[in-house]
Amino acid sequence: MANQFAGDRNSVSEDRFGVVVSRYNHSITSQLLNGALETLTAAGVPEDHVDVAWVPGAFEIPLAALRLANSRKYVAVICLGAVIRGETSHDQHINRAVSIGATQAALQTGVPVLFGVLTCDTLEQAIHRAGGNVGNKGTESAAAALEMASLLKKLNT
Ligand code: INI
Repeated sequence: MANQFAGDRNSVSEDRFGVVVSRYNHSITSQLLNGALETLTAAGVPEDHVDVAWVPGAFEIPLAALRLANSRKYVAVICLGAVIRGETSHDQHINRAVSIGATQAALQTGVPVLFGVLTCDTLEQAIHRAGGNVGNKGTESAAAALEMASLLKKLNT
């Protein structure tokens, strides 16, 4: 039988997590942050083991995420933001830059960088995904961060 590896939620009390969150659409991103922090705390991560870096908008997330990942202090970096479509293609440029930038930060450093950025057509869609009836992207990203951190530890040993 093949060896199988998967992340679990054990032994996180020594781990530190970085969070990058954008102020743009703050009413949404603050809910994403609450979801992420609650999920980490519920998993046993001490509150003072989570560092939160605020950036102006989603476009600024990748640089801060790369800086945190490069510091080697964190087992994962969670990126949170909310991009909502406007009248122009501005949102598409932001979405592409953030998704590529977050991926690059992860692959350059070997540290999981989670994509908890909502990319919505309307504010209503964002509300539904920030603790409303379609879940909370911050919660989901924090759960993925816990799982990836655990998996990478197993793959290292
Ligand atoms: N930033 C967001 O996080 N969400 C948005 O919906 C958004 N829109 O629509 O413009 C947004 N713009 C700001 C952008 O992220 C940068 O902060 C800005 O362009 C300066 O670099």
